[in-house]
Amino acid sequence: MSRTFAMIKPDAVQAGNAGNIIAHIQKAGFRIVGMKLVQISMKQAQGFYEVHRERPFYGELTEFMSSGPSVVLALDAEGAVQKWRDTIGATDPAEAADGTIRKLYAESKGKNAVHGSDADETAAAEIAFFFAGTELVG
Ligand code: 3AN
Repeated sequence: MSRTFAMIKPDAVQAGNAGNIIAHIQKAGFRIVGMKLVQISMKQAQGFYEVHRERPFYGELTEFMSSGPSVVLALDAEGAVQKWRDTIGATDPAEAADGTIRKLYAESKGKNAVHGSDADETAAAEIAFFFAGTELVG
């Protein structure tokens, strides 16, 4: 078993798709070990996306991510990081495979419904960014 970090972004929460996405996560075979609704501050968004600071979309991205509530989750599965990336699909919904969460719910490359960690180390850091150890079930 390994663990990844997932986020249902403000566009999907605002559109009322959080419940469908949580159902999708469970049907795909993940075990939810942490979950909460948060509204991240601009400062937190800037910290979370620090690696993208030099990208042209950094301002737009951090503004969007702090614009409304998100659902943050810690998910367990065999090969959780890759499995979750396969479940969400490509960053650009126009390129996302049929049946993926982004194909179903994302509007654009920026407002793309969900986030997924890109490696085990990133997953651990992102989970620690949002969850206290006591907020994860055993
Ligand atoms: P992924 O979320 O699939 O790992 P990354 O790491 O390339 O994709 O990008 C991080 C986030 O930055 C994406 N989830 C998306 O919201 C945003 N992003 C990426 N490319 C663009 C873009 N061209 N315009 C606006 N936002 C973007």
